Amino acid sequence: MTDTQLYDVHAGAHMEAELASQPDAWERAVGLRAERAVLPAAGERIAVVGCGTSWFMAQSYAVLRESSGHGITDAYAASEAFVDRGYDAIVAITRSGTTTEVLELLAKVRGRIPTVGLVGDVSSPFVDLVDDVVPLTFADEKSVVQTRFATTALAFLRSSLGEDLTSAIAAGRQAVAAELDEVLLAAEQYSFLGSGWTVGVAHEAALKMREASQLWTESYPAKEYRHGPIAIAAPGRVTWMFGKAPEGLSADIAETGAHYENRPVDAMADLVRAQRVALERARRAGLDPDQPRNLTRSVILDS
Ligand code: F1P
Repeated sequence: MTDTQLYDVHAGAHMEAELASQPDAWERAVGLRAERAVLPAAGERIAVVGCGTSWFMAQSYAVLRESSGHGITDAYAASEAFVDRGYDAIVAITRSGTTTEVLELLAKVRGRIPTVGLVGDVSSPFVDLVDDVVPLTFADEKSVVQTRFATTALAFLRSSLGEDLTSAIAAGRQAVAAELDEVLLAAEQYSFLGSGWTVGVAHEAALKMREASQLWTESYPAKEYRHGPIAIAAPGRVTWMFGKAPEGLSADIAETGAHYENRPVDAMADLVRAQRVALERARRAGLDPDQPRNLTRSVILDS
């Protein structure tokens, strides 16, 4: 037995099963054609809101919706949202349906701005605060650390924009099964980068690693990385780019000695690998990502 095998492989059992089932859940989300009708129509000016992981999915959707010509789309953390900017509708994303900041925002706009909610738990108070609900109960999770709900919500939203996710689903299946490079598993620090819709994916990968394995991670829009954060890159550290990299980025990172990771696959599928690294790092550190330190399934604040 090697040192790396001396840990509890059952820790994070929920996270493991949930992250592995993502491609199947994405396929199911793509099939929810009738549910797409409740989303704001093309041309409507909308805000998308959420907290934590759900906020990062909102960011990805916002870029995809606006850049594919479906209308102005702003993403906000629910706690910092400027909703009184004449939006035609608000889309809210929450796995639990109990996150205080999301509920407070919806209560504030109720009756004034049409709202649509994507939710994992339809017994939550959230469903009474939105005008229309997209139930994603099949993607709800037991692990505190979210994987499947978030990417399934994004898969649903991407397919609503007319995207064909066939290759993303196939790449997701490969990412579930692929061997993980030891360079990724042994790194001291990780910086995740994205561009366009993959910026949200980069933020989510970094959050996942912090939540599950308490590691030092950072995340930036790729071209921002050279404006300071690249000072952190060094041998034994990883810079992981999701999607198409800006010109010259790999050469700049090579000079730092950091490991550069960039796969020519759909970023949602590549996120699965990052989730798997987070899980494995957690196990090696003796942590249980199903019950991470200082975290709960959702943040419920005292009023
Ligand atoms: C949002 C969220 C999670 C985070 C943590 C606290 O939950 O911020 O992303 O991992 O567990 O809650 P939700 O609104 O999507 O249920």
